[in-house]
Amino acid sequence: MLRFFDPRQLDHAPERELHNGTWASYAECPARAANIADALGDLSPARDFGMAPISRIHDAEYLAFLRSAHDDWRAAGRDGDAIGYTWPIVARRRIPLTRIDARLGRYSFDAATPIGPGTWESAYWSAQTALSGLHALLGGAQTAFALCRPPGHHAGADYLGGYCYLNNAAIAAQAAQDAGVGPVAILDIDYHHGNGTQDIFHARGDVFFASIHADPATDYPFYWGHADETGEGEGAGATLNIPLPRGTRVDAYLTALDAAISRISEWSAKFLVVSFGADTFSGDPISHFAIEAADFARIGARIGTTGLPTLIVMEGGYAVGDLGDNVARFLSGISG
Ligand code: SP5
Ligand code: ZN
Repeated sequence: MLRFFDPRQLDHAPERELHNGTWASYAECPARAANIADALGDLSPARDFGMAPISRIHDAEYLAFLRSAHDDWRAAGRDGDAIGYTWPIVARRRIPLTRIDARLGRYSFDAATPIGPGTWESAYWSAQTALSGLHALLGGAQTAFALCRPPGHHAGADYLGGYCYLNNAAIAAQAAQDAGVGPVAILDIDYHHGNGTQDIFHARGDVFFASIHADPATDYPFYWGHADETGEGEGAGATLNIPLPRGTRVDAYLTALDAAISRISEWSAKFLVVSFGADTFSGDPISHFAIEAADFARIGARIGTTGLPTLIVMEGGYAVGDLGDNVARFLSGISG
């Protein structure tokens, strides 16, 4: 299976994150990508497809904000990474926001996703890595792996959060749709609900979104991912959420996966994008499922049974020392 990565994705290296009321080391660290790269070897460089496919998903004002946020932070006299502290819950008015703190709140939904000097460069190349994987599929490959980092599935059209800035899976899915190889289905199997991807496609009937994730009653991102969120308007019925309890083991997980795969087949998808998080692993430091290393091959094999051209986009997974091995097992399962 072809796999893509760009070393500029390592530039993004936040110092710390707000966690349980204090500072903790940043879980989404560059060593994650390095560990996966070491385990897989033989990575192809990303090609530059420019801003156009990114702008198909993200708002121009959000992209302008993201690009300049760290410079604006420095210009305001601050050191370190840019982090918001106030959110426009009450006043969602379209008024010009000049102050960096106001803009950080407007374009984010949490305070655990810092913007550093290398964030834009890394997020840009993470998206190009996803597009490079898609390009391989358009050229006839059956599967491709995009070693995206930073991840993307929590980022919406105009907001960042959950360690995500640009929604790599959504950008690739849209580009696939635009290339005429759809209808596209996105299967999100990160531990956390893919709220950004869901929001992007929620009212659209041309891209199916299915997510298997920890119950939002107990887990981040809390406000999305309940089973009764099924899409709206033209997208009614094109969103499927399967929340699972903490402690879920592989048997219950595979039952949910089979249900998601059946719905994707019934929907007559022609192309699959998998948002793959290895944070379902039992040893993940911030997550609470009980998927074991050997299970990743079984999960991959089930996805391989769809027979659809499949782009695998890396999302979360924080057990850094086990990450590459878990990803390799998953990919070998898909390839069969
Ligand atoms: C892509 C993805 O998996 N994002 C997950 C974001 C989860 N954020 C909430 C949990 C924060 C836990 N922080 C732990 C820091 C320990 N060093
Ligand atoms: Zn996750």
